[in-house]
Amino acid sequence: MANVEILPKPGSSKIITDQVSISLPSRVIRAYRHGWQSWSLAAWTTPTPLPVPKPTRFHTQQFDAEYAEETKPHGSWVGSVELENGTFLLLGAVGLGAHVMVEGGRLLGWSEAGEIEWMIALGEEKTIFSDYTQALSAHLGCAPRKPAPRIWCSWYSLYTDIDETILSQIFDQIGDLAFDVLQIDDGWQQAVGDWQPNLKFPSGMAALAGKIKRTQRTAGLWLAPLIAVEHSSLFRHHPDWFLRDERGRLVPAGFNWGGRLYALDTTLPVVSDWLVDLMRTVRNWGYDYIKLDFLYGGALKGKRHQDLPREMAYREALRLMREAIGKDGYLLTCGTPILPAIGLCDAMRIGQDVSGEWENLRDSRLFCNPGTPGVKNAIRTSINRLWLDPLVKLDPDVVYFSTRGNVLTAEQKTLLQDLALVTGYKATSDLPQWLTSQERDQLKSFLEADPVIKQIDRYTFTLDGRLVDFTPALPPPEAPEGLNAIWGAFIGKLANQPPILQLNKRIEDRKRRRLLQNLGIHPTQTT
Ligand code: 9PG
Repeated sequence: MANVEILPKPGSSKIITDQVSISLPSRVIRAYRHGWQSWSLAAWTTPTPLPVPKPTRFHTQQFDAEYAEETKPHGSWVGSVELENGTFLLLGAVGLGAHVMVEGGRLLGWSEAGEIEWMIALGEEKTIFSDYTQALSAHLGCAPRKPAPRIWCSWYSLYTDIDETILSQIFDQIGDLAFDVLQIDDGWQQAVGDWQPNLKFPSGMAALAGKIKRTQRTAGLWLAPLIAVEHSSLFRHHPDWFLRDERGRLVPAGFNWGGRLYALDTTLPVVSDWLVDLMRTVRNWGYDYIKLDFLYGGALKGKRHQDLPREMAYREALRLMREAIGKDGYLLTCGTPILPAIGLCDAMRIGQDVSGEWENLRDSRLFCNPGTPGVKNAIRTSINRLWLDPLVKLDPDVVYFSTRGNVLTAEQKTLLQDLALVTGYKATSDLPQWLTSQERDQLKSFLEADPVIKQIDRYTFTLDGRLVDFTPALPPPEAPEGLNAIWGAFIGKLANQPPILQLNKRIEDRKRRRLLQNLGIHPTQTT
């Protein structure tokens, strides 16, 4: 390993190495932490440590599991510091598999993938980040600037309680609202891993795509192709397709859908063929907008059939899927490691999921976890990733207009809508029949709006002259103290136990279903 020592000079320069160490000329005031994948925190914080988020079982699906226990300011590929002398320093990998950290008066960078190119830039924040995106664009490419479609997505109102009757009715009720895409999210498949329609879709997925197309819109579909849940047929029939560690043990890929998740070894020819077939199948069903989710599963640490650095293995799998989808398909990546997907997708989710609340108090106050669903987490991370804009269309997740099914204040909803206007990616899951006529008008003008956007500083903008300030979403969760710390540690441990997680899922599913029933929707019950 060659450790290159650098004394920063104004401007930007590049070096090729696998380890770099920059001594900082003055004290760090704030450090930029850039999380690995869509749902990992991105924020400017003070250089003091941030506690390890709980529960640890979710580290794999919320952060980069390799670094989730690190509390010092650190991040994936790129880091930056604001120095006491008023300048900003950036260290960024122009390549995959790199990590950076602020430690002992230094900004350190290292690569898991051998020698790579690094950019070191000292100057104004805007300039150094734009130098970095230019270098990334030359190295990874950038998506052709297709206009972003306006999307109705089933997730944030119906969750997995979708069926073909409910969706068909909604597609009719959408009427003349200016959506370009009607996207079916999680809940149509037999299991995560088994990408065939379940009993709630007896007419098949092609029929529903046809229904959407008859409304003159693009049909969209969600899939999580790189992972499978332990109870899927895919996992049970092909345990040898899944990623294992040096000792032959399965690599955990998280916990969701009431079971353990595992990740495919995409470097196995049989697996890459299967992925290509899957993409062709959904394209043949008639879906032209594809949301690929839980993609981090392709970049977990493990011993692969082909000995490639983990992020390169993922990028190769994504490249194959992108090719199979074709240039005329629109690809949104989600739960994706950020850099490896650049140049291969049209749009990328750049933050945590939104939810019907600003902040979940258990997750923030007890678990100190900034990687969980909630509007505050989603805005915080997305607003700190706007520098990626020249490289890919940025999806900050859906916005809400309806007051049904959520407890957001009018200001919180507006802030989220304004963020979508800033990135230009507009989506909602609001059910047309839940909207008052005033809310429907607001949604209509949001979908049709094309405001003049000016950035005033890092977190303030004007939209057609109206000042918008995103700072209310910035403070990261603070470490719990006293009783909260004790209680948080206790339930954090409980929340690592699969039976507790399964019980919690059953309770949450039932709550959600009851809410839908109260709002006049009667989902087909399969469980
Ligand atoms: C469908 C959803 C929606 C949503 C995606 C993704 O456990 N987790 O950490 C976790 C994070 C995000 C998440 C689900 C679980 O949501 O972002 O838009 O498609 O999957 O299941």
